[in-house]
Amino acid sequence: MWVGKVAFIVLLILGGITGVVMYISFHDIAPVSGNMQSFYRKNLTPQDIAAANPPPAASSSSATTSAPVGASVTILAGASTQGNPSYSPDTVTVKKGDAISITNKDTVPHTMTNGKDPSDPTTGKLFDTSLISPAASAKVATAKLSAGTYPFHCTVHPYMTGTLKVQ
Ligand SMILES: [Cu+2]
Repeated sequence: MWVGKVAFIVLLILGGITGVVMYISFHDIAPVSGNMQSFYRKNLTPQDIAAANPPPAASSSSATTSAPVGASVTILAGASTQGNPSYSPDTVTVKKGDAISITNKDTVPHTMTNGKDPSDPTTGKLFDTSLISPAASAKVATAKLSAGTYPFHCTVHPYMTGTLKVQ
């Protein structure tokens, strides 16, 4: 039956055309890990970059404090893995007015940010180092803190927690 053979060949050709059309149309827009030439790619404007990197709040301009360092905290290597020890010591006691020096000995950036976790409404309002790069240090000023106990955490890894006691 020749009609069946012709129909079969026509279907094969149609299938081939469909494949070619799909390939030409869509192979550029499938997301591929590492491929930056995506159809959806948009270059960031300076405004986008600024919006994604808000400046630290005025109350936490702690990096510039010139107060004497009253306590030092180390962020331990491996701190980014949940369950590992993170801040050392994880309870920091400091005299009001003295600065706390924080050194990141891990291989990824961390912060020391007031608040129990990122959902705490006061998070980052009392102190926030913002990101501390590996091997870098930051300072937290305590001059504006009243005596008391302040939980802190890392905004990148909220399971990294500690407690600051201001006397
Ligand atoms: Cu962290």
